[in-house]
Amino acid sequence: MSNAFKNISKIRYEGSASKNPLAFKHYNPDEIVAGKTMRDHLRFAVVYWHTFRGTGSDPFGAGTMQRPWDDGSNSIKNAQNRVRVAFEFIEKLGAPYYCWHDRDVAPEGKTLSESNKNFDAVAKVLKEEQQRTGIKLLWGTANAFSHPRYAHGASTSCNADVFAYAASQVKKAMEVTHDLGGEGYTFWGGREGYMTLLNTDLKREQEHLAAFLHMAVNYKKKIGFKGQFYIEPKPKEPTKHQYDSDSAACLNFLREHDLLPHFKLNIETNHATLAGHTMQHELEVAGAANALGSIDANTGDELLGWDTDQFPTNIYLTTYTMLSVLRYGGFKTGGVNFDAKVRRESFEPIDLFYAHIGGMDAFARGLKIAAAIRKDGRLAEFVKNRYASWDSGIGAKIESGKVGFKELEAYMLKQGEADANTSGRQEFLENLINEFI
Ligand code: XUL
Ligand code: CO
Repeated sequence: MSNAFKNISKIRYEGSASKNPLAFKHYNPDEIVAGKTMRDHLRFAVVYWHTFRGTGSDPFGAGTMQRPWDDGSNSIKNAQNRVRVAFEFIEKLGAPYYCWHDRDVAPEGKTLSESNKNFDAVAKVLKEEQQRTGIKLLWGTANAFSHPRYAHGASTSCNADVFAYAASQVKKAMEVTHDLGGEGYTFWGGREGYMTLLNTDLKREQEHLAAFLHMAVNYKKKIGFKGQFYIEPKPKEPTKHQYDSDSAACLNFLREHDLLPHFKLNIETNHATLAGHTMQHELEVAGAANALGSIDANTGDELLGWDTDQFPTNIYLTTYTMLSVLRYGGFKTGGVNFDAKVRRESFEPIDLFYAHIGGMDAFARGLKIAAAIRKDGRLAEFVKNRYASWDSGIGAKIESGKVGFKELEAYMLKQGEADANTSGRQEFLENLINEFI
């Protein structure tokens, strides 16, 4: 067992009056909110990539993170030791889940078989630590975007060999996810897009992406993996345009290629911002299509135009997020996965605790506020009444498909003018939300 955070004991719930920065003020895992424990509602997950592999480097400077347990080498021993540290952290934090990319947990080898061997050697320790702590894998994924071979994309590469390599990598990552009892598997198209259309056969690339996902669906059946597949929308970065750009584009792509029954969406806040949408919009589009699966919880910076992946602390954001999540029935296989990194300037190990505690408390508050708004009922009642004209008369006839243009014209010729509109009451509703915040 690791002892990297020896001065930090298990993070406890102390209530909103506590001034202890290493305690939860709102996340009380066993507390029942809207019929379920907070633990079961929120299903928090810690990401391996930012939290245990993030160095704090940026295009202008080197890494800053102090990680005394890490010898900085690419050895298996270092990777295995890092797993033990990660589980010490996740256990002390009290998050029930974690997520990884294959190459976060184990170093890439010189050949595919060497990489697979490395992965197995580290996955063995992941399994031991999962068994020791009861922490579970929310989802696994393959990093098919960092290595130079993926410069032109993975399944959308112009180079068929690269497609084959990516397929081999995803096959292995699915097997390890399955072996570790993962509850899902995510596809984020890191370079599945283009930098310029001048050199790109867009139609062919999208067909290759669809073929790749069909192969994954077939392989899932073959190995008996029952976890949920997710596709994670993001419009750009690293490419100028990614094919899985937002919820609507993903849903259209999945429908067009007969993949929709096999996938749900993993929606990330900062990706929504990059797409010019709110998180709420992305969640509602996914939820309306019965495809809201999981979320990557973070936030961007309104003044910075890239994927800053900051920890979420904004209560409006978490409230609106949880309102949508609850509206669509809550998380089933997914959860609140902190795809977020501490700032380059927050380089001490203890900052990892502050960041996660803050994010978990912000989501706990969002959950409690959203549940209170739903219990109060005025918001839902307002929306219901706003559409009252569809519940009877001509509205009900339109919705049931009983009338067409001809009947509607006859109806309106008789009536002469539409019934008066009612106010949208945006300000009234914003004030209503503020009653709860
Ligand atoms: C990148 C991103 C990824 C995915 C997993 O912006 O969000 O980390 O979540 O590949
Ligand atoms: Co993400």
